[in-house]
Amino acid sequence: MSHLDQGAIMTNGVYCRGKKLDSSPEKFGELRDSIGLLGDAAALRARMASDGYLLFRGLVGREKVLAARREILLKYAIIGEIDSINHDVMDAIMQKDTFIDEVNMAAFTESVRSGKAYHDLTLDPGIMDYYETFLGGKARSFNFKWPRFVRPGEGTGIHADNIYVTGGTKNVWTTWIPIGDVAVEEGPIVLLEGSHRSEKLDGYWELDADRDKVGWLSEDPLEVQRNLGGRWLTGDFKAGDILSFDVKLVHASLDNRSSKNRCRLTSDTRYHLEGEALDPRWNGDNGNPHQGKPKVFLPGLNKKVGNKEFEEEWKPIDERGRLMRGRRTAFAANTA
Ligand SMILES: O=C(O)CCC(=O)C(=O)O
Ligand SMILES: [Fe+2]
Repeated sequence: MSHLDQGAIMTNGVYCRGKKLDSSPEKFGELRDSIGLLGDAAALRARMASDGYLLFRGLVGREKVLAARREILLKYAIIGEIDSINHDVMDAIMQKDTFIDEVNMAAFTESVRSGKAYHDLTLDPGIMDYYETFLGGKARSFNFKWPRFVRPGEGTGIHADNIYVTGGTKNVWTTWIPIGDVAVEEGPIVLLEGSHRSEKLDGYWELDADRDKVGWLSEDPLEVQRNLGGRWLTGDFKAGDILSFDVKLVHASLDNRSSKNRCRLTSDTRYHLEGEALDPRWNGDNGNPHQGKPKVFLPGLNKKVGNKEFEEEWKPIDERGRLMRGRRTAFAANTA
């Protein structure tokens, strides 16, 4: 069964970093479902080795996902990012007159990350059982998690995760979780087929984003595709779907072009065997993983591209936890 609305893709196009992807069948396609392989370690490992990802449609109960969605979206409504007065909070409709600049974002982002329903979703027995079979032992998730709220007009740059998350064990795997239904027009994740095996990326995979101050791999999804080959793969995702992938696999997101002004809510989390070396940035005390001035994980909201020094995704906050973007200084405020 196809989950991609080919008609809508033909009519509206699919975009990444503002560039229109080639949506012909040789260049663009749908992620395949591996739900039938669950429980079979050899089959899971073989397919992960060949495809670089495993998608499990409907692995987690829909109600559990929607509980996490509600928990998080109510918080985004409190800070004015979505309109819960004229719309159902679950629709995540962006509100232009946000009050995000007035609130303590260190506390806000910690509150989203540590919410019980979100926590329960990321440690769902279906996800943990899959990792225990796949890895062959007891699995754990990083303490830090990346719930991701992406407004219309926004998206994620092209990268592979290993340059960010392999400060401990290298045997670490990313899981992307739609927290609600995410249609193609809302800008879900997009993976470059076969890129986890590309010899051309050996130099990139050696890097560490903190140590080597690396930005996105490229701003041009067509150029990356020309260089590395493969189709860009995505899907229309439903609450309950789980996508596990190799940290060497190149991915990004499509741009959120929601015709309803809907924000996209998803999560990135990382899993590995218990007892293996921990990446200190993401485990234990991880209030400010990239060191230096205090920052919060908050993608979007500005026009900066490139993500050198993480500026696209990590935003500086002031001594009261408020975002520093465009904030008037006390002097300017006094004289205005
Ligand atoms: O959801 C996105 O926009 C990006 C996700 C991602 O980079 C990840 O899950 O590692
Ligand atoms: Fe990623």
